[in-house]
Amino acid sequence: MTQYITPELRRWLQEQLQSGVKATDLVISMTQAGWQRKLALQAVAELKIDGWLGTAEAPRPAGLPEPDLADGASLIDAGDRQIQVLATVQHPRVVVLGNLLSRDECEAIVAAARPRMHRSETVAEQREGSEVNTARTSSGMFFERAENPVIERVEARIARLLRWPVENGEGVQVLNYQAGAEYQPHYDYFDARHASTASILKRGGQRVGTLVMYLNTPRRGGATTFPDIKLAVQAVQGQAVFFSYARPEPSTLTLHGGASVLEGEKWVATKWLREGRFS
Ligand code: PD2
Ligand code: ZN
Repeated sequence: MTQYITPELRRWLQEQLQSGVKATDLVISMTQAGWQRKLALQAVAELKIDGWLGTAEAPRPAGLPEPDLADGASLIDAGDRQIQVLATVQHPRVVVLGNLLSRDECEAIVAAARPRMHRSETVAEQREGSEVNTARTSSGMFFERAENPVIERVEARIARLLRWPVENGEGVQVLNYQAGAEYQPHYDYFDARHASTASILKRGGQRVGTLVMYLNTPRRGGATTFPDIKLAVQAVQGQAVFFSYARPEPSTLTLHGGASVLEGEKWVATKWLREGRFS
């Protein structure tokens, strides 16, 4: 009998891997259920490459996105690029990264986003939807996941770097801050007290990590700040700051903001990572 991997089986395998089942155990279950061992190995290996882009067995602290910083690595192989580890903080979990994006990639993302920029909004507190807020004076837009080849390549790199499935990522958001614009300190997780949160959580659960990628270098100002730990990460083209949060709570110390741009302008691309598959 010819065996082949149906979309349903693929989805089931993906869910098993994402919920922490080891790839080797999945292969054993599949062979016990009558699958040819070679095919089972191939199916699981393909999914690991497509989805995790890392090893499902690699420990991820508390099930969060996290670069592999074992042995004090200074460079992380993200498949098509070696990413520099510039600084780390344990609590809150913050990792500053270099060489994440090439100059060409930054410029291509800005060029594709520029004609689609609108005044940024924040999640409304009292009703469903979003609203303009004086705490956020940037303009922004969202790409679809894999909307163009550059975005798709960068998303695959991020998945491998942070060992988190592409499917759990929201579409990349691009923000532009003109001189004087800022994003006042906030949390990126969804607040259970807000009216829209229940419906937002249906599309992939809570956010558990944020990657802010700098697409240009403002002349002065515009750092990403973490007031709880008095950290400021300067915006430098191609670099990024990653932080994760295990719970939607201030105790994660992930309060952060975009400081006012003092001279020049600032462009960033933000990738938010959900606990489940984002749809
Ligand atoms: O642009 C930033 O530095 C920044 C700061 C805080 C971006 C975000 N938050 C965000 O996109 O959530
Ligand atoms: Zn934020």
